[in-house]
Amino acid sequence: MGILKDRFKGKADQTAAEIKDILKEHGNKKIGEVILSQIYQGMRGMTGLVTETSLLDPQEGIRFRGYSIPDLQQKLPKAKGGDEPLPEGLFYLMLIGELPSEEDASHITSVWQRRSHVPNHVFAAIEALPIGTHPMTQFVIAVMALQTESQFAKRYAAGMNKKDYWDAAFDDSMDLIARLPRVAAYIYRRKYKFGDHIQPNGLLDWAGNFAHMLGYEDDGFKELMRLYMTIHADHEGGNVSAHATHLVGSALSDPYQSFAAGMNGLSGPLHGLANQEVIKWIFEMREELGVELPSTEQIAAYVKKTLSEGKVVPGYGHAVLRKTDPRFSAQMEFGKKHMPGDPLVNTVWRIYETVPPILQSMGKIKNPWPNVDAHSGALLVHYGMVEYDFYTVLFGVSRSLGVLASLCWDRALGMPIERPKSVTTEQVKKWLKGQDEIWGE
Ligand code: NMX
Ligand code: MLT
Repeated sequence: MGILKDRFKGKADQTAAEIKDILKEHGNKKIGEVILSQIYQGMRGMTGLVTETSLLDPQEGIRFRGYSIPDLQQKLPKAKGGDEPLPEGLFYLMLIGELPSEEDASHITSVWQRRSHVPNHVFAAIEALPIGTHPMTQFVIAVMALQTESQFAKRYAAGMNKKDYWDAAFDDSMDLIARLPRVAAYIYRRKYKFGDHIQPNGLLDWAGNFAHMLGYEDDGFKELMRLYMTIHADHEGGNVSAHATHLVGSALSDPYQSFAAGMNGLSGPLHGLANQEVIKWIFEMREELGVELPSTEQIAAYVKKTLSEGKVVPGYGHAVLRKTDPRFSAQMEFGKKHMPGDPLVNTVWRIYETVPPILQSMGKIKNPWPNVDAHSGALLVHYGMVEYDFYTVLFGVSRSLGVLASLCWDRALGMPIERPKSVTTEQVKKWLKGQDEIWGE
């Protein structure tokens, strides 16, 4: 733990000094213009945040510290006998900004194993909820129950010097990431497997052990979890879960509180919940048509029906991306390698052939291509995980890696409280008439 923390502090001090120089020389440079429609339309296309861990190119997709998903698959350490990257390696890359060695990744595995103890009151908090409670609600409540363990909150209450915020945020982030697989697996086994819980296996990596505690021993599923936990980890800073975590953290709410806020954002159907919506939509289509593998004509008719009912086609579209999401492509590759004949996976591929031209023909949709959520569920169903209400929890466990690495950076760089200016439409009307020009400082 000491080594990682020291390396992080060294990198953060170096970056903080660079930022100071950049701002001294270029702080007044214009980075863009804001037009009126942007403040009414979700601030789309407005650059307003700094996030160090990853950057999204609308055409190319996500890059983590400059590395694409195929780069990660090639360059990050792997489990023995495995082909997919270890999420521990991605966490190191996002936190430190450099590719990890095998030793760096296995150091993180052992730190997270050591820090993975979940206190009993967290399980009691989960058990207090009705069994029908959505898994994401159970997950957020468990994260909040874990907040009793926050070093950041305790040290702040005791009068922490602001120079030490990063240190406490780092410790909380490592603890929380270490504990999430146990919490998530507990929720899964409680809700769907009659409370037949599985103890952790200290010989496995973070994602492999998660698969084991969920109850999936197939090597293919363990590999899927390594890939899944890697590709869902981060998507630059403006997405709802990352932005919410950053925003709440900027008030110096501790990492548990900040992450819980992000997870409430991930629970929305236009964000992370879309992964359950996709499989639900496909299951409903199959049931209505009475076929296992619908034809492209049948899919096209079902898509048109969905649109005519005023619903979105889940898994398609994106606020920033303008091409097929490389996270979709990585999962498609996995499907071709491990389960090319699976009818559900083939249905996902047939939907991919059918949906984009239909969405494109509507004229208003900026990106008709699939996002990460269009594919993930079908791979999980292949291995027997059919309980789609749970899928967003998997996304959430993965997303902890990116948003908590970013939170460490936020505190190390001394990022201030986030507080943009808002206006009323009344003020906009006055401004348009030239009667009011006060727009902040
Ligand atoms: N199906 C139907 N209509 C759509 C879709 C879609 N998949 N995507 C966008 N639209 C509509 C959108 O609702 C809007 O309609 P209106 O003007 O009537 O309000 C119009 O097209 C323009 O939207 P865009 O500017 O293209 O998209 P925006 O940036 O506002 O939203 C999403 C992005 C991702 C929220 C949107 O594409 C969507 O709702 N997709 C389906 C849900 C989904 O897959 N979400 C997962 C995103 C990835 N993730 O993991 O978070
Ligand atoms: C994500 O992974 O956060 C989603 O693709 C949503 C986004 O980037 O806006």
